[in-house]
Amino acid sequence: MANNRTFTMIKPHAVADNNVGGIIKLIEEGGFRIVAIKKLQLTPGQAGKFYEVHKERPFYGELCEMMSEGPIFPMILEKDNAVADFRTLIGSTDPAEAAEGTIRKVYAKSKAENAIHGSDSDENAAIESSFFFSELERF
Ligand code: 3AN
Repeated sequence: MANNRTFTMIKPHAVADNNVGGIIKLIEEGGFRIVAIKKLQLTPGQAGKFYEVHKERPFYGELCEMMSEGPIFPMILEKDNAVADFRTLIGSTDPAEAAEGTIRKVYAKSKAENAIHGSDSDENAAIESSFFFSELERF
């Protein structure tokens, strides 16, 4: 994937709290175009596969449970310098450290329930996009 795309998903607690529209508004106002979007619910096993890199971390079980407790909205987003600019737009993992105006400052509840995911590299953006979207959906 070129460096103008990133992958994101709105997490279950933010969907349950009716914050999908508010989050998408900030994403679009941040200059990102939605390339692909869907709504689905992961099984704990599927969440575990997505977060496999974190399987040795103490919060892995909690993370897989939280990510499968309700529907999510995975998306592919497009913008110049997408990965880095999106990480700036979402803010720090810990909402207590997230900057004013960031998505997590407004919508995150805790380090675990932090509203939204953002890929941390172009390579992971491509892997994560392929996990959720077929080749046809990624055009
Ligand atoms: P980010 O989502 O900011 O890239 P990562 O990759 O370190 O942060 O963590 C992946 C996910 O794991 C986070 N989005 C969050 O839901 C969860 N997480 C990270 N740190 C903690 C923690 N200390 N306690 C509970 N959950 C955490």
